[in-house]
Amino acid sequence: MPPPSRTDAPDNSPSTPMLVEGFGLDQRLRPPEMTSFLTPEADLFAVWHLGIPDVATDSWSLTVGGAVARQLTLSLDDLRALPQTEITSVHECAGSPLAPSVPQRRVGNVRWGGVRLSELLGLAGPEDEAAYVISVGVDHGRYDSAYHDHYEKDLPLGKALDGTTLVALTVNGAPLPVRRGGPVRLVVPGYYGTNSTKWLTSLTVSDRRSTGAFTTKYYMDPTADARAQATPVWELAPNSILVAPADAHVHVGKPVEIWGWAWAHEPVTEVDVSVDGGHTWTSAQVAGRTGHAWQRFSFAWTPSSVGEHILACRATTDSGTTQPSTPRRNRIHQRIIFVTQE
Ligand SMILES: Nc1nc2c(c(=O)[nH]1)N[C@H]1C(S)=C(S)[C@@H](COP(=O)(O)O)O[C@H]1N2
Ligand SMILES: [Mo]
Repeated sequence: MPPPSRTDAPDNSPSTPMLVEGFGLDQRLRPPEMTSFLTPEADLFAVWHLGIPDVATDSWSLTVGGAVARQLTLSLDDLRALPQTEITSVHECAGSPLAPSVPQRRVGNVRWGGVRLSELLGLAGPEDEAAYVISVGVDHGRYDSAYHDHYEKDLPLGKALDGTTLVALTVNGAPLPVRRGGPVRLVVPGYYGTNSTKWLTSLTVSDRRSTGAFTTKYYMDPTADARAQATPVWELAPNSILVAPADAHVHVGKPVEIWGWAWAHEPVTEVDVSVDGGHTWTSAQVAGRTGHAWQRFSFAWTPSSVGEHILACRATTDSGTTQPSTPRRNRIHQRIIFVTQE
């Protein structure tokens, strides 16, 4: 039999052509502009390490294999025929793995739709030794002066089965655009964006972690204790951003609302606000969490003096983890506001 021609081959056959080559990112909004609870897809940041593959059509297949009783090969129609679910989830980039302690504040909050990974794993039947799920995207290219023939991430089996992790087909109710990882991507709510593999072509159940560059060389945080092992960039550390007041619309003696968004892999139970550059802190009101969405916090402030004021916010979770003031990706967010006499 002759080899299949390019037009017969599925979109995710080996060496999918690339639409865009090499690393790129698109950061639309800065924190003061993140005013809506749901981020419109067109305003959500995008990141690609190796490029954007050319996957314009419907001929896609996803395999689920490895340490499972039954290997699955699913078309887009097969995925659409399975029970669909939606989850609103904060989507945060961990920042460059080459500069992991620089806060980038690339974040948004969107509604993902698709099939629960637990549903697919239920059909495949993980074997007893199963401990991780490795996800592979079809994109390939150069990153950090080496060639990578695909993008590969992993997550613990417990997270894969928790009912929130999705094989996603939609964002904010619309099919995933190719740039967004369409037609099929992984979404791991509560984990950094790097784990949500775009252009998802295979899921492999394994007794050990992935050995790929994006899980060993990149996205491994060194720990403070040099003897301890580096830790995978998985769960979202507590973080928060100041949205308002946007700028110089604050006047002496006039009450103003300081508000923003807070999130973590677990619910945020406290947000403190400072109006003096972090010397003193006061509790803000914090909304409860739905799904894995970000939570609104709000604080009424009446400035009492003219001049520069450094506003800051700090999120803390139920288990007591909070944001640091040292250079970390979730370093406390601050902004200078100039207060005037009206
Ligand atoms: N296949 C593939 N998936 C990927 C990436 C990638 O380069 N290739 N980048 C990751 C990173 S670092 C982030 S922050 C998110 C960004 O998703 P977005 O572009 O939809 O915002 O995708 C993740 N998934
Ligand atoms: Mo990222």
